[in-house]
Amino acid sequence: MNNRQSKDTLFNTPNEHRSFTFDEQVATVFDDMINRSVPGYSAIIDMVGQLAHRYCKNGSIIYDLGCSLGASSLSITRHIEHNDYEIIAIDNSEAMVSRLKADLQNQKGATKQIKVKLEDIRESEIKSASMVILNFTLQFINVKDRDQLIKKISAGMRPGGLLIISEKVSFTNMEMNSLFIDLYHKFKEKQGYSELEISQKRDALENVLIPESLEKHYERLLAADFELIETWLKYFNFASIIAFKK
Ligand code: GEK
Repeated sequence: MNNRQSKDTLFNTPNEHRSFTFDEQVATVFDDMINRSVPGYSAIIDMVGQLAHRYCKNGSIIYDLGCSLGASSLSITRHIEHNDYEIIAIDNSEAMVSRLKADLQNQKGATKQIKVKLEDIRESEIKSASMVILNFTLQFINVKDRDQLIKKISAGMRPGGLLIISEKVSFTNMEMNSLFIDLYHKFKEKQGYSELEISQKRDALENVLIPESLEKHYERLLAADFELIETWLKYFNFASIIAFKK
């Protein structure tokens, strides 16, 4: 956690009936929130860097879509050994983008490779991408816009380019769905969240974070010209998928 970040206590008082948004309050506790709320998050961030090291040769352009405070982008800068690449990190939350810009200004060296943009990724231009990261971002995009977004990303990628999508996922079997949701809530309790915090956060995310099944994600990727689609990590109802542009 950097020194401007605080512990996530946003949902610990009763009757907080608000819909979840990526505002200043959330940006202030975001590192703690995502690390304690997403099983496997730190492994995914590390793997994004490892995959960039493996696949991003000289001249690579990398997009980090829904970058928040730049964890994926910063992992890439720690792993790639050359300097001949550019990361375009995009988010439409002003609070996230201004924090990330300030953090990068306070750091030197490899972070000059990261260009930060305040933009809705549905409007962003994707061009000659060797790697695109959607780390827990697609789940916040209106379901009706998801096919078009993935098609646009695909059209902006170089052949053989790598897409990483991490998401909260749902299951078509109701019993499996409840089992994994239950296991996930136990995981959050172990991370120090109270029952009240867990249930108020769940209510706030209702209709904001819309999970889909892994099958739906595969179907969408196949329809958008991706191949070699694999779920490299699955932890309860969270998954991370890699896919290569044909
Ligand atoms: C990480 N990837 O740490 N355009 C741009 N950004 C958007 C949009 C949109 N239409 N919709 C949502 N976002 C990060 C974590 S968080 C995941 C990503 C989470 C942004 C939103 O502002 C937020 O910063 C991010 O997507 C999702 O690896 O909080 O669970």
